[in-house]
Amino acid sequence: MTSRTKIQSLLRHHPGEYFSGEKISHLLNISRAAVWKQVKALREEGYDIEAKHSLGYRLLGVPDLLVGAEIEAELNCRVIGSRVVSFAETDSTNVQARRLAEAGGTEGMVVIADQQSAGRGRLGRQWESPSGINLYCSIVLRPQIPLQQAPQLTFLSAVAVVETLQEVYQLPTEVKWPNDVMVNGAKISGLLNEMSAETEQIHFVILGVGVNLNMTESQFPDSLNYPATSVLLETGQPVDRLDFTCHFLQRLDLYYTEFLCEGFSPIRRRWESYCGLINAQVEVDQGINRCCGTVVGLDLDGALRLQLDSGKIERILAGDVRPIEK
Ligand code: BT5
Repeated sequence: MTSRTKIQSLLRHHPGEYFSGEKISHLLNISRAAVWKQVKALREEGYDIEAKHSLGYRLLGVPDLLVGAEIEAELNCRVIGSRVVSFAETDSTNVQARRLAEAGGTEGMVVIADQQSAGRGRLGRQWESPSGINLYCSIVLRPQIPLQQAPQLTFLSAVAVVETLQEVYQLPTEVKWPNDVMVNGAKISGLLNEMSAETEQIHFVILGVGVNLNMTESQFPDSLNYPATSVLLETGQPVDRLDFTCHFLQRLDLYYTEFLCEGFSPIRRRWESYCGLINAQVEVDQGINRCCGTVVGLDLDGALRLQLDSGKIERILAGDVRPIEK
C-alpha cells in the first residue's frame, strides 16, 4: 500500500475525526513532509480534506472513483481482490481480465473500469456501460474443479450481488436464470462468465459483473429488450461505488471459499431461495426453439429444471426465460 492510500484509508475509516500531521506520521511511519505532500496529492484527486491549525486533517468528502489500490486497501478477503487493476476506460473488463489471466494473472485478481466502450452481454449482445456511475468488473478464478462444474460459478456472483443489494440498500432483489439480477421486475445487474480450458482442465474462469448503481432514466437507451433499473432509481439515493464494490467482493470471497470447501449445494439453495420464478409458468426462448413449463429449480450443473405440461422434467442449458402472464 502506498503512503497516499494509507492516509486515504486512515481518514476514510474515521469520518469527521481530526488527525494531526504528527499523529499520521507516527501511525504510518512516514515523515511529516510526506504526509503534507500526500494530503496535497489527495486533494488534487478530489478528496475534500480540511486542515485546521491546532487540530490537523479531517476528511469531509471523497470523489466517486474506483481506484484499484483503494479497493485493495479496503478489502479483507481470502482470495478475491489479491490484486485490483483499474482502468478509467477500457473495451471490456472481461477482455482485459482474459489478457491478464493469459499473462499469468493470479487467482482472485479483479479488473475494474469506470467506463467500457465495448461492454459485452451473452451471444454478442451489448452491455451499456456509461462512465463514472456503475460497477463494471471481472474476477479471475482458477478453481480446481471438473470442467462441467464451471457454470456453477455464475450463481456465486448472482447470490453475492443479490445479498449486497438486499442488505446494504434493502432492495427486493431476485435472480432470474441464468445470469440476471432483478429488482421489481427490472434488470439491475447482468453477469457474464467466460472460461479458458482444454481437455477437461480449467485454466481460468472470468466472472464478469455489471451492476447499475447511479444510472438515471435518460442514461438507458430505448433499445433495451427488457425494463432496466439502478440502485439510484430504486432508492432515490446515490450510491458510494467504492462501498458497494467492497461489500460485493467481500461477499463473493465468502461464497467462493465456501464453494471450494463444500461444493455447489449451499449456493444452489441460496440461489433457489432468491428465484422469484420457482413454481411459476415460464416461456424459454432458445433461439430456434421455444418451450413452456413450470420452473422446478436448478440442476447440479446449473441447468434450469423445467417441468413440461406432460410432466417430464426438461433440463434447460441456455435461453431467455420470461414469466407467462396469467
Ligand atoms: C448480460 O448479458 O446480462 C451480461 C452482462 C455482463 C456485463 C458485465 S460488465 C463487466 C463485464 N465486462 C463485460 O464486457 N461484460 C461484463 P445478457 O443476458 O445477454 O443481457 C444483455 C441485454 O441486457 C442487452 O441486449 C440489453 O437488452 C440489456 N442491457 C444492456 N445493458 C444494460 C444495462 N446496463 N442494464 C440493464 N440491461 C441492459
